Amino acid sequence: MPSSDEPRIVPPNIFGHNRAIVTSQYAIMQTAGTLPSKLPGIENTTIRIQTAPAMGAEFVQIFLEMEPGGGTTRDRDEASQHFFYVLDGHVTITIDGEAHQLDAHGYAYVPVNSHCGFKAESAARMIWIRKPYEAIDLTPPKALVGSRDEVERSRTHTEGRYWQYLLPVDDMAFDMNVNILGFVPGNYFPYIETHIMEHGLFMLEGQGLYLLANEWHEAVVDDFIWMAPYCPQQFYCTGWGEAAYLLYKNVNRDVTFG
Ligand code: UGY
Ligand code: MN
Repeated sequence: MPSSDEPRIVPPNIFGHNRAIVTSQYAIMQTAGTLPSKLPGIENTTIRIQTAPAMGAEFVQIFLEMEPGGGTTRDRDEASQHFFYVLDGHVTITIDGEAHQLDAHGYAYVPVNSHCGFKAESAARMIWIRKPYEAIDLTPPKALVGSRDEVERSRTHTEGRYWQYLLPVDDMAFDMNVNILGFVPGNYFPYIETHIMEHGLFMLEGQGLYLLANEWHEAVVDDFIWMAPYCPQQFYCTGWGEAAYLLYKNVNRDVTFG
């Protein structure tokens, strides 16, 4: 029971209208409820691990809220590749000793076997994706830095929807794509997708309805969605403005057994 000076109203969205759902096929989660963790070698940063192998994913996606000066205290040199996307603020990403200044919409790809670190130059929010690299008989990709604002919006399929490919999609050395998909209200995919690739999705703008397996869910800016392989999926843009999301996808590798 609350003490007499605590509010007696229970906040909504706990009992009657919980939007956070985790199943074996998908998860949809809101930032505030994804409670913060701490990681060794990272300071003055709130770390919310949105997906990880503990959920069933084969990659890690982390939402970082950094205070000015926050970030890594030592280089990360795991055998993973890393992808950073700055939502707002200014962040310096250092890759093998070379510093890159990223503003909002800036991104960096850090290949396997590289040393990297990050430091906020202002209050900043950033998405951090980590994935073990699946080597094949090609030289692994090199580091890559860019900005969403300079990436072409392709509309190969239709009007009212666009794709931005932040990583090269035709280079088989890459085993992952990170794309931004944008929609005007009322637009949706021409079919329900069901595919072997898994996804990590972060809502950048707007809102919509997301079909995940058999259920439609409301998705709004700052929501996170994980989709397991073969999770049926469809997005229907609602609201008054455009919606856009950042989408991780594993690609370009043969099926493995066991
Ligand atoms: O490329 C994709 O798999 C993408 N169309 N999926 C999605 O947005 N859920
Ligand atoms: Mn898909």
